[in-house]
Amino acid sequence: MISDATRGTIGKVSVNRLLGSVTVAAALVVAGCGGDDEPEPGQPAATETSEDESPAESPDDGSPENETPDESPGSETTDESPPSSPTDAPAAGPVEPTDVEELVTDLDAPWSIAFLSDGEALVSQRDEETIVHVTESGDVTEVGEVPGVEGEAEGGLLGIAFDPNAPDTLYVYATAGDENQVLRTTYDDGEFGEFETLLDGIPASPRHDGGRIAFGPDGMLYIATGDAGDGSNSQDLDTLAGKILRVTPDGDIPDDNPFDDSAVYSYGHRNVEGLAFDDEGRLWASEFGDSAADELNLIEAGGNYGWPEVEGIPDDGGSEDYIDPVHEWPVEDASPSGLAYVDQTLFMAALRGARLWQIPLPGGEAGEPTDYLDDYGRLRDAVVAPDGTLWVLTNNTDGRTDPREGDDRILRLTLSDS
Ligand SMILES: [Ca+2]
Repeated sequence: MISDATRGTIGKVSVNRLLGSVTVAAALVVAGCGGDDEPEPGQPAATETSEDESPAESPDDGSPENETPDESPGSETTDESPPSSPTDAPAAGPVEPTDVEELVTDLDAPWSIAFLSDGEALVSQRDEETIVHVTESGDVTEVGEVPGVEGEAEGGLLGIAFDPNAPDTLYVYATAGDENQVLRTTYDDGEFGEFETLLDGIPASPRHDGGRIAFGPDGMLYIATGDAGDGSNSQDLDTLAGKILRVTPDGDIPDDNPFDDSAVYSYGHRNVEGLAFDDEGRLWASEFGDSAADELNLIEAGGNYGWPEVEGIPDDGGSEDYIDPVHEWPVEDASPSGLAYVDQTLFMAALRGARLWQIPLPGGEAGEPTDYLDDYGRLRDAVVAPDGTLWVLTNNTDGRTDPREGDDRILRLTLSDS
């Protein structure tokens, strides 16, 4: 039962403890958690192989998903600023985590955080199919179950997001048997209204369900999906699998989408579980690779990101027919889920990599990533709170590794100029 989860405060941990070199972190991962994306023994190394979410020792499952933007009300992104319009004031950042506090313990496979404007939050739990309310002091109360959720392995109750322009309206991405759906409901004083289905027909599978949803500065809802275990879906514009989708808050197709009468915004994705908009209104997405490379992509309308023809950045220097990632990681170092943006900085939660990646974006250009938080196991989501702290979800109860005492947790990180 989540409702009585206790708040476990470990106090502030020193910066030195937070900072971990890539080398050290990688060693810990190998010794400890194993990689989520390891190919299964006896399996061919192609599409089926890697699971992005599963630890090396677990039998199946691929890579998970993507996430919500951390575009909740109160986040840095302003709804009014059109893409590519610079702000007048000098931008703050880049930033890095300097302190960590253990805010909540004993969650069950938590997947997504959506902040209310008052700084409190809702958190989805994938397998229990419930959403809990979390106060700024870490008190947890169950709000309720999302009806009709039926998923296995990487499916279930996934991303949640509030509409910044209608802050009492909550959007939910969930598996309902053989398809994933986007649902909408109201949230008022601790209670949900009726749930309505806005978008359905997104192919579902035990592997690669995407699941992160986020509102953009244009007021549209962006939805990250996975290839549902079949890479050919990603290049097929007639299916919603392996795509980033863009719909209106009512679930309709915007007139200015790149393909006529289609919710598809970009394609050629394997499994996207992280979405974040920067100050210029640009959309960034984290994506699980198969066995070669996980990706951080800068998303363009109508863009083809290459899967399954290309994974990561080609050795010979770049794709002619596909958009290459801005950065890539070995899958054992990342297997990325949630993505957050604040102050010229991206934060990417890594499952198999079991750490938090910080990617500085000074002047909008991606710099060299640095890793943090290598002591907490798998990380599922990272979201910027209205007060400027970064909340991070651990994910050691999702069936891919052995949970520790108190898993799963919400960690609250203080950010400072780096
Ligand atoms: Ca790609």
